[in-house]
Parts: sequence; structure tokens; C-alpha cells
Amino acid sequence: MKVLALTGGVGGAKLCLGMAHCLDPTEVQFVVNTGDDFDHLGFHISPDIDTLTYTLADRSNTELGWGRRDESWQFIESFEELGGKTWFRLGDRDLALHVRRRELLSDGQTLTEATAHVAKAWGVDFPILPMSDDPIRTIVHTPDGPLKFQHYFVRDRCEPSVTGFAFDGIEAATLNPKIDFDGLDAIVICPSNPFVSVDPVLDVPRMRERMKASGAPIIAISPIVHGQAIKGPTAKMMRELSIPATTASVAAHYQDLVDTFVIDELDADAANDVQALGMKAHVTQTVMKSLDDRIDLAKFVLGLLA
Ligand code: FO1
Repeated sequence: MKVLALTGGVGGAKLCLGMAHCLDPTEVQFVVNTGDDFDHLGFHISPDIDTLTYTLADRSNTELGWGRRDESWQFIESFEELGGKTWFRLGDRDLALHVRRRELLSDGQTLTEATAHVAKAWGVDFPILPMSDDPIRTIVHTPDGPLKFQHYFVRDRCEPSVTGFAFDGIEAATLNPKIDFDGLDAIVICPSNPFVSVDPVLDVPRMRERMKASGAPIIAISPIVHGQAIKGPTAKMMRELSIPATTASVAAHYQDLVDTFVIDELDADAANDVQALGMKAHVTQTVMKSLDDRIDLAKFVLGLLA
């Protein structure tokens, strides 16, 4: 089996973990959104890459949905005493990753190479590929002006209304050359936020073109279940963009690219709407609470290819 999985954030990482239990490292490449990345306190922070790496390394903090398990906060507490900004919380163990990545990048390694170095150090053999090694930064447009993604998402807790998004630097960015489109059995768009986790990946120049030219079926899993995002601001963004927060609306967002859309049992009645968009619709449990849920969804998705 040869699969390309596009992912960002917590929901995507869950399905990637399920796939990692079904496939071996030579059978899948995980292409990760880097639009959330930002420079903070002199570090290159890469949240979606770190969420996936921690998840595949079984070190992730599943309560917070980001950072590491068994974390301590001595640094950030001391930093606060010194008047440092602490709206973006860096745990002590997590800090080691940022310091090490900064070393690797300043030694001239690409983000892809630095990511592979960290993954290897934690025993993760699966290829974790940034969508590009060039800087791409998601900007959230609001009625009060543009916000850098982490200011919107963390500092302002997703409270501002969104009016649109931009991906600074994307026009000049080069698609990660390590992404292998040859002989693919499937391309899987994981259940991540379509606007700020998936679109940045799809909008990297030549990505859509290479996906279509691969001839592989493109399967997306809905991140919206029964009008709600499992985690994060997807449904809120859709309402603010005057898009119904429904699984069918997400399907429409991927129209002309996605062949098959996987929806949750709670949205079974939307199957006809999805099919009316020219896609195949498949219904299963897409809410992933346990590891078995993650594995079962991955098996279901990969089983559609059989
Ligand atoms: N998200 C938060 O809501 N609060 C934080 O303090 C925070 C710190 C943080 C540190 C490192 C890291 O890799 C991610 C972190 N995140 C935090 C998550 C991150 O902002 C978001 O999960 C992603 O950008 C959204 O996919």
C-alpha cells in the first residue's frame, strides 16, 4: 500500500496514528501543515509538526491537545517572573525540542531534515514532511484587521470573528520535493480544519496539480460531526464565513478535488447531499476517542481502497 496523508492539528494527528498502526513506514508519507508556524522567543515553533511527532512517538499531551505528556513548567513560570510574555506556554521538555531545532536549522538543516532528526531521536520511523521548507504563515483576517495565526488561535483564544485567511509566502514556496506522488494507492485528507490546516497544504504551488496527476483516489474525512468540530474553531469559522457548519459544506469545500468523503454515523442523512456533489459518501464512526477508534477509522479508510 502507498498512501499520502495530508494533516494538521489534533484531529489529523489522531487519524495519522491510526494509519501508523496499519501501515509500515515505507507505505505512507505524512505531509504536515506549516502555516501555524511562527518565530517566538527566538525559536521556530512548528505546532502541527510537533503535534504529529509527539503523537506518533506516544509522547503527546492528549488532555491539552498540544505539547508533551509529563510536562513541567519551571521555565515559563520563571520567565513570567522576569516579565516575559507567557500567552504561548512552552513546557520544559518541549523547550528542549525548540532549542534543538533552532540548533539544527542554524546549522543549515532544512525544516524537513530537522523534523526527521527529532522523529528519529524519538523512535519514529514514519516520514513526517513539512508541506514546504519555505516559510508560509497563515494570516487570519478579522473585522479589526489581520492577525498572525498564533495570535488568533492562542493569544486571542479564537475569539475574533474571521472574515478570511491568507497564507503569506505561499506563492514563492516550493512544494517539499520529498513528497512522492508516484504509484500512490490513495491520498487521504485527514479530519483537520479545512481552512487553516488543510487549505495551506493544498494551496502550496503545484500541490493540487500533482495530487490530481497522481491518479490516486483522494479521500477526505469530515472534521465536522453533527454541526460541531471535534476540537478547535472549525464550526465557529464556518458560521462566521456564513457557511453552514455541516459535513456537506465541508464536502463542498473539497469539491472538484476529493473523490470520496467519509462522514460520521450522526451525519448519515447527509450522504445524499455529499453524493450530489459528485463524490462517493461513506458512513462510519469518525469520532476518535480511543486508540482503537483511531485504528478502526484508519482501517475503514484504507479498506475503501480494497
Ligand atoms: N495552544 C494553546 O492553546 N495554548 C498554548 O499555550 C500553546 C502552546 C504551544 C506550545 C508548543 C506547540 O507546539 C503548540 C502549542 N499550542 C498551544 C498549540 C498550537 O498553538 C495549536 O495547537 C496549533 O497551532 C493549532 O493546530
